[in-house]
Amino acid sequence: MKAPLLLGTWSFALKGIERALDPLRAGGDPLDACETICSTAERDETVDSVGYGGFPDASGAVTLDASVMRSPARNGSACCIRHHLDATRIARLVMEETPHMMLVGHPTDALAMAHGLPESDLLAPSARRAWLQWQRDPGSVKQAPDTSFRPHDGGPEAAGPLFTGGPSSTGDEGDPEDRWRHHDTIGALAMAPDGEMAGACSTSGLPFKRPGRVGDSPIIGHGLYVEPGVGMAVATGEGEFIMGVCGTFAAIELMRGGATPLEAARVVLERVDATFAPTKDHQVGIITCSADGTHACAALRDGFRAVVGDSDGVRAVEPDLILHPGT
Ligand code: SD4
Repeated sequence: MKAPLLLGTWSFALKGIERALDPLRAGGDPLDACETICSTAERDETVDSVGYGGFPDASGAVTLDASVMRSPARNGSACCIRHHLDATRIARLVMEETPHMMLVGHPTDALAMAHGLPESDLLAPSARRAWLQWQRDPGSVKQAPDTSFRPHDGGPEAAGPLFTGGPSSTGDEGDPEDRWRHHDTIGALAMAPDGEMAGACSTSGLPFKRPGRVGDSPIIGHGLYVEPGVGMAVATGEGEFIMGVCGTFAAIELMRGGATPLEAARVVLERVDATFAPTKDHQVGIITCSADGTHACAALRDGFRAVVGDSDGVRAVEPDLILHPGT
């Protein structure tokens, strides 16, 4: 058993994993660890894809989606949250405080208010500026609503300026096109020393998406799946592609059938490839982990990273597999 273990999507998971590892080591709940990782990004304006600072939809409204999972029987999700940044917490409230597994729209904010979570304006000035620029000149970001974009990880050292949608502390706003490419979802997987697993996923979805659009992240079996005794998986990138192949559920089923985490990740990406014929503008990344703590990270193309926290410390890692290297 290689636990305790924490895994996160993209370099911006580093800060949260650093905060979550010691408590997990000390016997903490793996879902608490995942919540710490996601909420660290939700509260960081420089992460332009999760919580506060997330890019809005085409109408200028930020809507958040999140999910949490301990097992097929214990999971929860929330879609289209508008007034609370604690998206992962709200998904957990759905799991722990309601008899349901998913809430959508205004009732997610009502649930948050009923449990005393603070309301907040989710549209950060930096994200508003980005939306205004996109409205003025959609071509400048090479994207339109409902079309694709490609996130690209600049590495942990780049997590500040490169993920920033507004002025950095140095006043350098960076290349705007770079910023669009760094739009990602935070996904976290945790394994406690006794092997107990949990996962969570939080996003503001695709930038400038059609209002009402929901991607893979808050849908169990699409962006996140955890099955005790078998494994866990979390995905990021072009949500529609992950949804079309039930990406994380497929990975778990493959591992149940004897595939290693790396083989499972490869087959899921091959299915995405065969189903959607993605172009160079599309990225999908996936992290898979079996019940013994063996894990893998894979992506369609270059530019994806994962973060691993274990007995060797916390570090950003390159994918074990890139289906189309050099693209
Ligand atoms: C979504 N999968 O809403 C999310 C977005 C994402 O890197 O992960 N972007 O489709």
